[in-house]
Amino acid sequence: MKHTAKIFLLSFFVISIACKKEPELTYEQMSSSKEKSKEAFNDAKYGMFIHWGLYSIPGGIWKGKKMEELKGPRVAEWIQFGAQIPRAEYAALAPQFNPEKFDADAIAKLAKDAGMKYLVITSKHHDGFAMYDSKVSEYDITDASPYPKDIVQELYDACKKYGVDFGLYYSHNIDWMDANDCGLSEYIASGGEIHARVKRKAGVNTWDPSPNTFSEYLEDKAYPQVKEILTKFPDMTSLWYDYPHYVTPEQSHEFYKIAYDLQPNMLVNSRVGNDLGDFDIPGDNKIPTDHLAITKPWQTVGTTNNSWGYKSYDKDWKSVKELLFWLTEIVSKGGNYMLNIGPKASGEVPIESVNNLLEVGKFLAVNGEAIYNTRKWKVTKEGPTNIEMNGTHDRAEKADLKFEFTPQDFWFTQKENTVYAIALAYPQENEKVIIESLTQENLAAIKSVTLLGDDSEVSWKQTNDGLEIELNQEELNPNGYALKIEY
Ligand code: JFZ
Repeated sequence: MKHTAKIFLLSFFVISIACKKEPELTYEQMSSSKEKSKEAFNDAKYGMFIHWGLYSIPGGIWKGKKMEELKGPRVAEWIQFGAQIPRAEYAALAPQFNPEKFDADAIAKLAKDAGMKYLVITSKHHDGFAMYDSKVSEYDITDASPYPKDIVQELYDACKKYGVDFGLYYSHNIDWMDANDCGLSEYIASGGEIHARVKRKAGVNTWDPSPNTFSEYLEDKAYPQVKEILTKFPDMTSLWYDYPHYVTPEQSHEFYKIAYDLQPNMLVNSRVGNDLGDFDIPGDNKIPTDHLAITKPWQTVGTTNNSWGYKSYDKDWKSVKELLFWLTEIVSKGGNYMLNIGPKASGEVPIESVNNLLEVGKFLAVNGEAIYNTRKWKVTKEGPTNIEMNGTHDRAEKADLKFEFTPQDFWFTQKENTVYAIALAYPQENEKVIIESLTQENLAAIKSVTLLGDDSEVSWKQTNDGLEIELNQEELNPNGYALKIEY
């Protein structure tokens, strides 16, 4: 080939490469670029979830009927579905929404004092009502209600002030105001799997669907609103989509990619759908029994009673001990716990939630070192008390559930050359306790055993039966203690 021809070909090659658009990143490339955020997620361990919206006004009762007498799930934020409330009638709640007692500063401070490292609030739940000032839709707090402030903005700013990380929940599939049949027919037409939820039309607005198509909802509301929140609140650590009943793989990819394009370091939960997502949710109020099978970082979401949204007559509040059980059980398995509060329409947080959260915070102020920044150890738990948690209804129906633990119950975590043993009950005076998992075989060359919070050495000896300890220190927290075992 002539020299000029070579140069011609070469420059053609170079130019064509330069002009070519950057290849689209695959989902795997996007998600694997977030390793640092995933580590931070695994360090944080404990956060606050907030379900708040128009449904907080009826608080689980519609025209005298309670959730249990209506259709669908019994959680109070499902009332529009449960009572099949026409869109216009439900929207008439907006002019009544005037949460004069809402105090973003107090909520962010509550999260902080409770030992929670991050907060996630519903920017838009299944009812379709945006709790922030949306330019995409007028069905939002600032346009449709008398309350003048952008609630999400206020919380975003307050979280910054207290050093609490921020995230948003966004119902991408179900939207009873604007999503027609919530994508059911388009999902079926696209060849989607006909699973049980499809058969029973779970979550679908069948009583008064909006006149537009689901695709139009995606193009005109959901995608633009997700872009909007990601732009308005630029410093988010997680985006919590919910729930992918009728979302196609292409739509999941689009929702994931929108998030990546605007906030590449932010984590997206698995409910974006179709096996995408940077962290997993084993299920609501569910602690996995097979945690080793979960390959992604994971998070259990939990309620303080049995509802996410404020439910006026649900007084089944989880006790402090129960909440501590959830947290330690989850963290010992390597997970992350996001615990919900459901403020009233007035903006007040139910006092039972506040008090219990603060008590957990006091435990963490002493024992947090055994929780935050830890990882699971080869043994998660020992002792006679074993409780399984398989979902919101499952717990509510277990009438004989007791959260009483023995001095022989221990949960374990680890970091670097340290194993932590967490107990939710104290031994009697002069009672020796043996931690059976801490044998020479499991943990050789122990250097010291100290009590968290007062850092004094505990009297200990390692025998063939495990680590024998004798606590002579004063109780620093009524709900339990943690040992720091350095080796
Ligand atoms: C969803 C919502 O429908 C609910 O209102 C609330 O926001 C909750 C956090 O998430 O509910 C679900 C979704 C998935 C399961 C259970 C409840 N699940 O997989 O078991």
